[in-house]
Amino acid sequence: MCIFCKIAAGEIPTHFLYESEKVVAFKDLNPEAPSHVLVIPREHFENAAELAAVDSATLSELFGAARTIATFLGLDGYRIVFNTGASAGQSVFHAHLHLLGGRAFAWPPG
Ligand code: DGP
Repeated sequence: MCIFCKIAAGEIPTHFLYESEKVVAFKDLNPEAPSHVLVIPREHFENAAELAAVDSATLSELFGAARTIATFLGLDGYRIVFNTGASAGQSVFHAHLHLLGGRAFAWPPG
């Protein structure tokens, strides 16, 4: 079982900022911004592309959860990132949405 499957299953004690039947959200271990939250499907998909192909409703729910969390955290602007594939910086191969906020962000991203 992958690390995010264990977190979603409650095998690793983790505070969920948001949870539903299909998704959970928790703080990133290595935050890149004052607010850095990961929103993941409970079910294992390798990345966002696989999730989009198989279960677009849950992909949509990740965005809805991010919006709810951003409002809860009082973020007036935020960035959503899906690193998809190792060359794009993906290091955990369980689909996850990064919600980043609380500072200004440069464009283009590095
Ligand atoms: P990515 O590089 O896009 O695959 O992002 C993976 C993120 O997951 C990275 O920012 C660090 C975070 N992370 C890795 N392991 C854990 C963990 O065990 N707990 C939490 N909360 N975050 C983790």
